[in-house]
Amino acid sequence: HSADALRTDFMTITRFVLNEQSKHPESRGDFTILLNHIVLGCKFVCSSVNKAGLAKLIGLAGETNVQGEEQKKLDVLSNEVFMKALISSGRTCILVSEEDEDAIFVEPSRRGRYCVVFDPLDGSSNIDCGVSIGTIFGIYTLKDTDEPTIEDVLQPGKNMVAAGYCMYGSSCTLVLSTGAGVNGFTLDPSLGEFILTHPDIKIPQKGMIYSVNEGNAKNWDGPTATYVDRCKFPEDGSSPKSLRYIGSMVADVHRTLLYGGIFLYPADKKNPDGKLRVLYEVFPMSFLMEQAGGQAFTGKQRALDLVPQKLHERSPIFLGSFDDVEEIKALYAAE
Ligand code: P6P
Repeated sequence: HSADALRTDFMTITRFVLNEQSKHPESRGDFTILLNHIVLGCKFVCSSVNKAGLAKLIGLAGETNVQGEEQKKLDVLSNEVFMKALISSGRTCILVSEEDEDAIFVEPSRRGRYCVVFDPLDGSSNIDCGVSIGTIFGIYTLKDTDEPTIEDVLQPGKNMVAAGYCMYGSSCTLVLSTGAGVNGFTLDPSLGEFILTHPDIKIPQKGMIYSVNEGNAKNWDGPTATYVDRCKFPEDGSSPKSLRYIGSMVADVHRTLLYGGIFLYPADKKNPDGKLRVLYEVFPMSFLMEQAGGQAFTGKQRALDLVPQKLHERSPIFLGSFDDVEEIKALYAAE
């Protein structure tokens, strides 16, 4: 009986968000409408990504399709899908995408009070080999929407009201925080609904996995090199950590969130700011980690305290289990 009860009483992301909204009587439902449009975008991209392999096989992707149109690259298509979904929500004012050099200012008649920063298809270079990829997003509210300027977007990550990612892999999993913990939802394709499958995710206090591109080791600074060395040759005789590195941020972060451990993309001599982008990679993932009981550090400060100066600026990032990140913080503090 209980299994049936569970199955028939499933919680969809729409109901979940409405429940959250009911906790804020003053809310006018704008946030719920915005999230529903983001969810719509994720469903569309999930469907396109899953067909990508097949499309390539039957000669659609990358070449001309049956109508003779140039098939769009998936990251370009995903960007257009999210742009359209966000603008048509009527709840956004400024949109920042990894795919667009400049911010998009929504025309006044369609303007709302939210700013969304997003990477529509992070890790898209991994599509052809079937590695999981994903959409990453963060949401800010804007103080004033009459004369929005780019400065309204250059806010520290701690000002975000929500952040999340959608991972397109063996299943389509959307992980979301609206500032009161982290919840994971899995798309049931037969219903076209995201069902709550990972309620109240908490990252283990300490993990046994480290996740970094060891190919950059030659160029790491002292604290990073020392930290990674200790992962492999612990001084206290404890077992070494396992290395797991997929090279797709959403997949590496999702594993870190569920299994614990640390994900790092450090600075190196060639890239003093590391590789990952602040607004739509570092901030959303750092927000989620803190909400799940972990932490996120740039090598200099708490990641969410960073105030970006440019839309697409990068930052080194160390995020994951609280105790693991604490160790790297101590090494940088002692530097
Ligand atoms: P590297 C993918 O291209 C990406 O932006 C992230 O998803 C991923 O974490 C990182 O770059 C991988 O970079 O230099 O290790 O290949």
